[in-house]
Amino acid sequence: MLSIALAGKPNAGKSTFYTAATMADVEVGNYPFTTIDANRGVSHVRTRCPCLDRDQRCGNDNCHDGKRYVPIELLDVAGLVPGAHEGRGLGNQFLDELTNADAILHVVDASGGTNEEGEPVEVGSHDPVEDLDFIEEEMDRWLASIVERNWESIVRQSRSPDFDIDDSLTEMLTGVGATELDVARVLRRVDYPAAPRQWTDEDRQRLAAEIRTETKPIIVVANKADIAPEENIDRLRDAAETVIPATADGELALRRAVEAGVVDYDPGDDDFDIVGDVSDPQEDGLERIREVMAEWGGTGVQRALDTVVYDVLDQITAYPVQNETKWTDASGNVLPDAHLLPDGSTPKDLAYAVHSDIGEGYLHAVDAREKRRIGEDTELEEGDVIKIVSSAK
Ligand SMILES: Nc1nc2c(ncn2[C@@H]2O[C@H](COP(=O)(O)OP(=O)(O)OP(=O)(O)O)[C@@H](O)[C@H]2O)c(=O)[nH]1
Ligand SMILES: [Mg+2]
Repeated sequence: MLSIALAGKPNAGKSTFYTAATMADVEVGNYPFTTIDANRGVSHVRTRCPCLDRDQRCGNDNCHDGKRYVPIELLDVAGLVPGAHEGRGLGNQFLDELTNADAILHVVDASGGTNEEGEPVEVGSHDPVEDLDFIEEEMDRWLASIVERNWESIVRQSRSPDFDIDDSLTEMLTGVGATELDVARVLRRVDYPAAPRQWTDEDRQRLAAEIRTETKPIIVVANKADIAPEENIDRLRDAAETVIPATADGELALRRAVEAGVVDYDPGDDDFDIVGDVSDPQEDGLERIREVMAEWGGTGVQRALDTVVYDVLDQITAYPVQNETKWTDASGNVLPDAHLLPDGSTPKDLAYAVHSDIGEGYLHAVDAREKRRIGEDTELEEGDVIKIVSSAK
């Protein structure tokens, strides 16, 4: 499963975002380091369900009227303060926890109500733009220290006649989530001395930074948009490439109201309906959230997840079925599963994603929309419904 981590300063709202996005109960508090051990749970990205192209909705638990929710893993880690790579705050532990993440949502308190150390201060008194760079810096330095620690071994390996720098670096960096392809791409981008013993600290730092960019893309969640001066959000947007204004707190309130049966809302919608009895203060609170949503096109929580998975990680959703006419599995469930795959994936990749046995026994695939066979190297597209014919059962 794809894994997305929430990272950022203490008190930025990571656990609130996590709770809203997973509906798991975790501790939230207006003080730094509320979270100590990482929380790991299931959240979803939202996409258009292929059942919208048929007469009837599929009825899958993860489909609400054609809004399809596809599972991903979400990770909520302890807050990060400058100097973490040297053990400040809770130190390196959660940097290590970020290793399995495919991408990072950097949660920033856009209201400027949290200082550098994560302590609450008056709204507007801290400049959130100053928080942007340090996560990357901390991660780069932490990775550089791993490279540094292992360099002796690379130098030793380089004395062997069949030394291959790609292989050695891949072996060293698999632990931080780098694949052979990541290493190859990075080595193509950076200029480096042929012999490992000639590498300087700077060479190693550059390698670490490039590996980080390749393996841990980061986008910014400008949280607490409900109380943030608008100017702060504009400046964050000028300073970082992808910034999603959000109110994690607002999303959490909505999801709780849905659970209580008083609000009709699907995560990612840009508005909601009040359908049950609410007290006056509750109604005021909900109307306040509605205003924030109108300004930013929703609470931003679902959008942040969708953006990082579909736009930054370039994933598509494909739906394996057994019956290409009814789009069902063997038990008659319509569109039973949705799989996220990197853009460019083929039917065979989908087969492996379903099960390695299905992949190994792959014979051919049928596009269930067109009802025709497709070649093994066809690139799948978002929303494809595919029957896989395999010798494995
Ligand atoms: N106004 C407002 N407050 C929020 C929002 N999201 C979170 N908060 C508040 O910010 C404070 C910190 O929230 P947490 O979710 O515990 O923050 P965290 O980033 O997990 O903090 P640590 O675990 O200490 O690193 C709490 O008082 C939340 O209620 C939001 O969207 N708007
Ligand atoms: Mg927390």
